[in-house]
Amino acid sequence: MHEIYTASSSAPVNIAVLKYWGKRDTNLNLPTNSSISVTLSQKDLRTLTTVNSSRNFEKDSLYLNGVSHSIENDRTTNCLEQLRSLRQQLEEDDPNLPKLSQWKLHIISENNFPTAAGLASSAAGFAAMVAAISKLYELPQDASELSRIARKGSGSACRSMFGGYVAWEMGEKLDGTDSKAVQIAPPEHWPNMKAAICIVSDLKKDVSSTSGMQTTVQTSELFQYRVNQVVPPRYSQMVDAIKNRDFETFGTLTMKDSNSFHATCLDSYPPIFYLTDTSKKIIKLIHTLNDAIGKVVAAYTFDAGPNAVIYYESENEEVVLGVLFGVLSNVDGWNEMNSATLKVPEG
Ligand code: 2P0
Repeated sequence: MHEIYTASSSAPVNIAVLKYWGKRDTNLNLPTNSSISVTLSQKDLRTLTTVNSSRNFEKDSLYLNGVSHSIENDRTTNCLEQLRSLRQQLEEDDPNLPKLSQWKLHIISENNFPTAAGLASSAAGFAAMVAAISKLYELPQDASELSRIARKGSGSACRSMFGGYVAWEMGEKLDGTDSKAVQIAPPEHWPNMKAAICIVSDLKKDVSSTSGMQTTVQTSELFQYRVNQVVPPRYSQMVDAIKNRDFETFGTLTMKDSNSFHATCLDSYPPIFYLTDTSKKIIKLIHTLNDAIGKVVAAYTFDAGPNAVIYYESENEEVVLGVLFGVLSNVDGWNEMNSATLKVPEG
């Protein structure tokens, strides 16, 4: 009977406030702009991954929420190859180490939220897998270095290697070694920050992020303007807003960047539509609320789908959620929304 080596790790979902949209290298997942996100709480939306390794295992395998998935894809293979090669270096330095780099892996992953809900499940999934395998292999690399590996699985996954407020620095090098995530601030830096998720639809999106962003890169003129003129100054403004806990600026930039990203989708040819009429009602509602109060107390953002994430500070929870859910209950289509739950960045 041979020993089985095992390790577990979890990674939360992150929601971008400065969006990643566009690759300059599709194989290495190198982005056309830097991005910034908030990592949600482990308690709320996370993937938990356990990896087992034994010399007896015949092939690599992956179970996601109890269902077997193929591991024969470039994204997973890229991550596994790089992790094995780092382990191999350790084994060469210390011949007493078990030769885990040569053995097959059984990977078991579970989300504590519906995978089909259109929330960033691939980000948490690849981040948890890379974290679990690096733990199993006892790799000395830090979270930023490991984020470069998670990035090859799914771009946004690199940001889920950290909690709190995270930047993915696009980097300049052709080999992607400087395209990695860094933490701007830990979760406890802004303990009253909260996020509400409005599930408008749990249908799978009709245009995947990967193919959607390629269409945008190839066809949208507005995209060039976004990448060259809009994002660079917005990036440093967003970092400052987070460091200063300036919700007015943070919220304004978050909403503008969501709108800018969806505008480039509409400017793609053929156009890509992620927002639905209900999404647009949420946008109008948040602006009406902020106008009525006279300052930005709530900020919406939408990824490659119709579901809204609303950022707000806890002292405004009653008014924000009261208006949001009060008004939405009268909106046609709300009955089809199956949930609207609170998600709080870990503090
Ligand atoms: C983001 N999104 O910054 C942006 C905003 C969607 C809209 O990252 O092809 O799943 O795996 O690198 O990371 C979704 O794209 O794409 C995404 P791949 P990914 O969160």
